[in-house]
Amino acid sequence: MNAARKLISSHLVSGEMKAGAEIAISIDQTLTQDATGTMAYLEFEAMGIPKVRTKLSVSYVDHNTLQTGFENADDHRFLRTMAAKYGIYFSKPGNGICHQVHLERFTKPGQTLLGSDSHTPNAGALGMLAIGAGGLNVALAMAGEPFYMVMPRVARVTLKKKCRKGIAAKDIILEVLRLMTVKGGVGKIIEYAGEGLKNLTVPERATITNMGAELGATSSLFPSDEQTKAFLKAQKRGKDWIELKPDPGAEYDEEIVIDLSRLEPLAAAPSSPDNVKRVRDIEGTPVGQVCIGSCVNSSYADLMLAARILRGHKVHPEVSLSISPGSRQALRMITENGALTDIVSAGARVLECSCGPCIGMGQSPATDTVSLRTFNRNFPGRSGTANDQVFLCSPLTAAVSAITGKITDPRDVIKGSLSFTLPERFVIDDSMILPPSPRPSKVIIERGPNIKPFPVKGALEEFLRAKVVLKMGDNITTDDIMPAGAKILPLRSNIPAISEYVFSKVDPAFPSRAKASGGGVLLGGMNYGQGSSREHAALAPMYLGIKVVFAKSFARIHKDNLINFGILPLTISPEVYDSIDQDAEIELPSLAKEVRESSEIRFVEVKTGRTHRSEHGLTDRQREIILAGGLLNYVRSKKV
Ligand code: MIC
Ligand code: SF4
Repeated sequence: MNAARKLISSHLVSGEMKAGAEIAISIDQTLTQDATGTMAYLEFEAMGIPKVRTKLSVSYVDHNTLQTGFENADDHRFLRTMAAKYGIYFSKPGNGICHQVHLERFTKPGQTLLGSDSHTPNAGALGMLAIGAGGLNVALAMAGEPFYMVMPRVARVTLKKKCRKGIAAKDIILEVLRLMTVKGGVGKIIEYAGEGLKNLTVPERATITNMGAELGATSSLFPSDEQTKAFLKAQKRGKDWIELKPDPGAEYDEEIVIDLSRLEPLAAAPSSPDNVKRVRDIEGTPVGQVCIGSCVNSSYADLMLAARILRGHKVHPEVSLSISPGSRQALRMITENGALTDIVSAGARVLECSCGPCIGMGQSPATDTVSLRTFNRNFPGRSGTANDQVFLCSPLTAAVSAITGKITDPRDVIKGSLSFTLPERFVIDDSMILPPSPRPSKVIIERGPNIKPFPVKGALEEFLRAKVVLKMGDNITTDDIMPAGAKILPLRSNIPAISEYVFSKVDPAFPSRAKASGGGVLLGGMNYGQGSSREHAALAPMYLGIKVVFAKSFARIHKDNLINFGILPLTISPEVYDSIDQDAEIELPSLAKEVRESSEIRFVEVKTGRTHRSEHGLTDRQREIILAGGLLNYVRSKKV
C-alpha cells in the first residue's frame, strides 16, 4: 500500500477503497478559521451536542483581524466563548495563521484532520491525512460523524536529486502546477516520494502540500520520516512521531518525476496559479509591491531566507515590501535572533501574524502595478484591486526583487550559501492558545448583532421553471462567486447582508437580477468553484434563490458545499453548454422524481422547446441530502 491508502484504511468507516467510490473516514482532529468558523459553529450548535467528539478541535482567528467596525471583534468573541463551552482550543487573533500554527503545535503523523479551509492539506507535510471541506462538514466531524468523500486516486510525485542554489520549495510546487494545472489534482491525493525528500525540511514540505490545494487535489502527503521526527522534537513534540511510509513496491495510479537539480526559479503570472513562467523569462518587469507571507510561505525558515537576503540592503524606493509572519512563534524567533532587525532596517512594513494581504485584508496594490507575492492564489481581483497583476513566487525571488525593484532571478544576486539548519528547539509559548473551559455550563455564548442565523432551504422542488441568471466561463473561483476582502469578509456571519455581494466582481447587478427573477440557475464551464472552501459561495446564492448549477465539471469542495445547502450540481456536455444562453428560461419537469430514480436529469429550453440532458452523479447519500434540501435537513431527519 502507498502511504495515502494506509492512512485511509486505518480510518475507514464505510465504503470500498476503489477510486471513485464513496467512502467515509473517521476524523481525529478539526480546525476552523474565523471567516468560515462562525457559520461552522452556528451549524454545530444547531446539532445540540454538548462537547466536540474529536481527539482535538482548534478554532483559529487569522482572517478577519482588521477591525474597522464591531463585526470582526464580535465574531472573535463569539468564537472564543463557543470554543470554551464546547471543548475546543482557541487560538487568539495575532497568534498566527491556522495552517502554520497547526503544523507547529498540533499536527500528528498517522492521524486525520478536517479543516474548514482549503489549505488544510498543509498538515500533510507531517504525514497527516489533512483535507479541506465546507464548515458544515467540519461541524459534523466535530459532532463525531465520519467524513464522506469520493475515494481518491493516488498520484506519486517522485523528487529526484537536490535543488541548486536559489531554488526553493515554492519552485517545486509551481513546477507541479505547471505540469498538472489547476484541474489536474481533482479527485487525487498527491503523495511525494524519492531521494529528494531527505533534504526537504517540514516547513519546505508544507509549502508543497499547502499549494496542492491549487491543483484541486483532495490532499497532499509526505511520509513521516527522520525530517518529521526532527521537526517534532524541535517543537517539543517528539512523542507525537510515528513512522509512515509506503510499502516497498507500493502501487500508484499515476506518476510524475521531477529532477530537482534541473529546476529553475519559477513564478505564477496573473491571474492563475498554473500560469507558470520561468523567472528568467519575465525578469526585468518593474515591481510596485512585494508581499512575503501567507500560509504557504511564512514559516520561520521562509522569514529567515528573506532576512538573509535583505540584510545590509534597502528596499527599492518604488517598492512597498510587507512581511506577515505565519505565527507568533516564527515572529518571536526572528525577533530574538536579530533577523527582524535586518528586515526592518531594509525598510519592510511588518504586519501582524495573519492572512492579511492574501485575502485582501489590506495592502491592495496600486492601479496597473505588479505585485509580487509569496502567496498561493492570484485569482483576478483577490488582492482587492480590480485588474490586479499578481505574480506568485518563492521568498527568495520576492526578497531579491524587493531590493532591485524588478522581477529578478535570485541566482544572479545570492552570493554564497543561504542555507541554515532548522533550530534544535523552537521557542514554545502556547499562551495565546486558550484551552476549553473546565466549567462549560458556566460559559455564556456572546453573540453580537452581526451574527444572524443561517438560512435553511426546503425540500427539492418536484417541478422547476427558472432563468439562467448568469453564464460563465471555465475555472470560476469561489472568490468570483463570493468575493472576500476587507469590506465583505466582516459579513461572513450575516448571510442576508453578504448575499448582496454575490458575483459582485463579475456582475454587480447579479443579486438584484436573481431576486427579481425569483432565483434561478447558474451555468458554468470546467472546474466550477475552484479555490476556497467558503460555504458562503453556496449559502449566499441559495439565499438568493439559486436552485441548480449546470457546469462542464466541478471542483470538489464547492460541489460538496452546493449539495450541503441543497443546490443541485448538474454536469452538462460542452455542446449543451454552448447551446444555452444567459437569460434563457428552462424547465426541469420532473426534477425530484428524476433525482430519486435516475442519474440523468432532463431539462427543456422553453423558447426552442429543445430537451437537453444533464447528469447529477450523486451517491445515494447525496441524493437524499439534495432531496431533503440540504445536509442539515438530512441530518435532522436521521436524528444524528
Ligand atoms: C482562501 O485562501 O481563499 C481562504 C480565505 O483561506 C478560504 C477560506 C475562506 O474563504 O474563508 C479557503 O482557502 O478555504
Ligand atoms: Fe489565509 Fe491566504 Fe492561507 Fe487562505 S491562503 S488561509 S487567506 S493565508
